[in-house]
Amino acid sequence: MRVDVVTIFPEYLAPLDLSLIGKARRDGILDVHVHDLRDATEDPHRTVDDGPFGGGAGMVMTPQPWAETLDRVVRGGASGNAAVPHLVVPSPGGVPFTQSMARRLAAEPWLAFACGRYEGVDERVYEHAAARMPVSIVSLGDYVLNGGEVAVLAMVEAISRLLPGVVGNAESLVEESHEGGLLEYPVYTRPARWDDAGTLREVPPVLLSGDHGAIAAWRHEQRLRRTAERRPDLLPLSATVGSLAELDVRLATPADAAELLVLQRACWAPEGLASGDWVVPPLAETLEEVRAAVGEWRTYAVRTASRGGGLGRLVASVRGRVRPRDPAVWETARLMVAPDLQGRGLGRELLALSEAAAPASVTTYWLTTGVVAAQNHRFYRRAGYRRAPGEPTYPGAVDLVKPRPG
Ligand code: JDH
Repeated sequence: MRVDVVTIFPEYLAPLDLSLIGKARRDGILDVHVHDLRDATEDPHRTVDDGPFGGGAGMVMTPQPWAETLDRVVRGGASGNAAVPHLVVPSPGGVPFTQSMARRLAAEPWLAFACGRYEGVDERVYEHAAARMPVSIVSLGDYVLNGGEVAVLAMVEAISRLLPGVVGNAESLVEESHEGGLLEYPVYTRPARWDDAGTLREVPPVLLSGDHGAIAAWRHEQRLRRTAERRPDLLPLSATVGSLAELDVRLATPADAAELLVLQRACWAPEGLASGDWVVPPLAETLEEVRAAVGEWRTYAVRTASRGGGLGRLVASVRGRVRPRDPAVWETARLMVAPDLQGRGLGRELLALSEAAAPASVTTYWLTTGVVAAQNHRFYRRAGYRRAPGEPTYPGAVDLVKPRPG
């Protein structure tokens, strides 16, 4: 792959000589050319900026040196490669740079990067470029840098490691493509028992067990847990493989409270009929209490995919929280699935979603269910829950616990 970079700070790109990228260059996989924008200036001060029309702070890069340099880049690289490069312009207002964009760009024979400085580049430069080559305006992320150079270093690194022969272990890349939108699991190496200046830190025993099924399950659970904790925005999109995948899973807001209350009453009504004289808390709860609980618990609201703009129907929910004053216990409650969608594994997935949201301090999952709800007991038993010792929280309830795996 050929890469051209235009900048007023060619030395900023010096790291491209190092490490895997440097090796790819020496191996002929990557052919990098850095151009100094000021070489296309004609005045003695080699000026590349001027004040903004319309007023405002800072300076703007003038169009002439850019047009000149981009034309030189196109003329200079056109042998053996594509006729023109795909031009990538880093900008705080660009489309987000992602791994899938890196994969698409890695498939191109020739990329050019235009590093702006100051407040950016005169808009007509984009028009000049777009009349000659494909142009993508790309942002490294939602924060403000002083110019495009750091973004280009990051993008070239992300792209070039995908070129065949750059990352030595092809398996590493194969694994990445199967990541399925979740964060990575934690990794460990020797020693298995590390004396950290008096504190013994051990590798999770399952990793030493040789049980590959158990290791895979533990790693998946870790990935879910981390994703829920650090990137809850990623969870609804791809965390679930079963029936939840077709539904819209989000964190509930107080605006969902009325629908949650209706669903809750429908789901607990049979238990209310069977319960005799004791109180079934989900049936006794008021709208105000449900609204308050949404703020105090991590509550997931599951809806059918919306058709034509509005919200889909609320069909399932669960809530979880760290027990107040006991960071080792994660309480799950109000696990409910609309009657017409029961029996499809939705409840099991929601329970896993709640468990995955528990922070690292949690060692025990805890929940309570009605003593009369025989079906629930089988369900929770299969999910690994057992009766908690001692008196139940409410009369007519059974408390269940499950040790956190790993
Ligand atoms: C290219 C110049 C500096 C700083 C105006 C924009 C308020 C405009 N992820 C990324 N962050 N920053 C860049 C980037 C920054 C650049 C250039 C890329 C060229 N600069 C610059 C401030 C502004 N500012 C943000 N608004 C919220 C106004 C340019 C980048 C990438 N990729």
